[in-house]
Amino acid sequence: MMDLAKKRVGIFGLGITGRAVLDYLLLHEAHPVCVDEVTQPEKLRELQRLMAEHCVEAHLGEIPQDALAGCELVIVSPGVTLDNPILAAAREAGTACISEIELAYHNCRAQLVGITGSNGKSTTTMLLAHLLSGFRKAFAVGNIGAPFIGIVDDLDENDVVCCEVSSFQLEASPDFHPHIAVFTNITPDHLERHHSFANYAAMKRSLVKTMIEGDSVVYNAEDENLQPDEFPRRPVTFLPFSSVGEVGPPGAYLENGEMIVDAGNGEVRIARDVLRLPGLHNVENALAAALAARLLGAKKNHLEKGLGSFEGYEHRIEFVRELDGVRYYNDSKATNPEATVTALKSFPQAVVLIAGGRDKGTDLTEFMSQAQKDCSQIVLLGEAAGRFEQVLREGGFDAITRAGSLEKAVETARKAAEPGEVVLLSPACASFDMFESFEERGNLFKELVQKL
Ligand code: UMA
Ligand code: ADP
Repeated sequence: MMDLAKKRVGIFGLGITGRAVLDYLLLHEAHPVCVDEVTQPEKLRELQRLMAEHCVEAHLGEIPQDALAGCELVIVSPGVTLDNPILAAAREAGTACISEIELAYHNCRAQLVGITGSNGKSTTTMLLAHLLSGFRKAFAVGNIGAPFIGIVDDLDENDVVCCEVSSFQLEASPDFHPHIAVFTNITPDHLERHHSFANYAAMKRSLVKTMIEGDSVVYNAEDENLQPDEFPRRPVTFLPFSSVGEVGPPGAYLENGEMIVDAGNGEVRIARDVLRLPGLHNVENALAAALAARLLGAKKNHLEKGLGSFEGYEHRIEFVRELDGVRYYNDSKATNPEATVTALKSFPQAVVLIAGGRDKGTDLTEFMSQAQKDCSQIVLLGEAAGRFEQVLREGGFDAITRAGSLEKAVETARKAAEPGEVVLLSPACASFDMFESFEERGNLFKELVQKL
């Protein structure tokens, strides 16, 4: 446990993470120093109000270089890079700068599962907590949007924390130690932050760096970047999962319509059909979650009941409505091309795709060939529209329309879609060029579709 009482502790970033940290620090009688480089006037006013409400020292907007001087510790929000000059000044002065999940870890009494990967993290995290909730107290937290620090005081030794961990959070988490680590897959994402795919993949795999004997790593056997030799060397048990062919034991795989799960404590077989979630990717998420749940004591009936009652999660290939024989789906959380490719593969029907947003500069080859197979029309919007259009046209796909807003995109998609087709918002890009978050983008899409 970290005793923070009376200590001067910096908070860098006052979004979801920073605000949860602020509540925690105030409860633990620390002296917070809040920093946020907010630029929008409206957001600045909101933060000024928040800071005044809490009567805490705050630096907002233009930040003096020494704003964090005298802090014993700084909690860095995931969106802030460690080379930020103000943070760099604090680090040079010897101040430890750590993530919010690191702070929570140091104060956590419960068993901890860390779930990471490029796609499927949130679904796997929610599903695991759901599977465990049949027989243990389990919490889904982390990058999913619910900061770990917000629940840490309520935990005891018998509880399980299922924490979705991002590569951004791992950059400032030197001691974070999960008892079980789950890796869904690694494909290029966030290259603008990590500079190369190799750095990004290594950052993800660093989740195991503190693990010890008795700990377990659940990984996707089909992913070349997740083979045991690629990980930092630790004395842990590796448990593969595969939707393609037999692995293990221990391991979990799909064979003849059955999910076969063996975590080293007996084989359990569950029909694939119990899963309500669409697509083979969700079988992978289910295999990963089931292995981790077995390690934590789940019996066959817990898995069967849990897998059969999990309805999925908002903004992930979420069915919105059917209109004139066209089914509309919201996949706003698909913020990289691989996620969109996966979503396209989940539909046997032709798809009118709405894509684009803030470009992450990722390779579009697979996206282009999948789109050619599955899309009758693509409506492009946002900053990425130009590059996407160029790649698609170079690949010979010409059924493209540009839209200046999501409203226009939905209107265009409606006109283009034939009965029996699907309209899918699956942007393959971040939302920040036009929206505050992928949730705001998805919610607006659903609202627009409901109004059609
Ligand atoms: N800020 C600065 N300077 C900077 C960057 C940001 O002052 O250089 C300030 C902004 O003005 C803003 C605040 O910091 O007020 C925002 O902090 P943040 O960007 O860290 O965002 P949070 O609201 O704290 O949300 C973060 C995660 N955001 C990012 O990683 C960018 C959320 O993941 C996460 O759900 C939340 O913590 C709770 O853990 C979002 C995400 O896109 C959904 N994650 C990426 C992904 O999933 O691929 C990693
Ligand atoms: P994350 O938290 O890693 O972004 P989510 O579970 O929120 O992942 O899913 C986001 C999108 O990624 C989904 O809507 C789907 O299109 C795609 N996806 C989900 N699971 C997988 C998987 N196992 N492999 C590939 N793509 C996936």
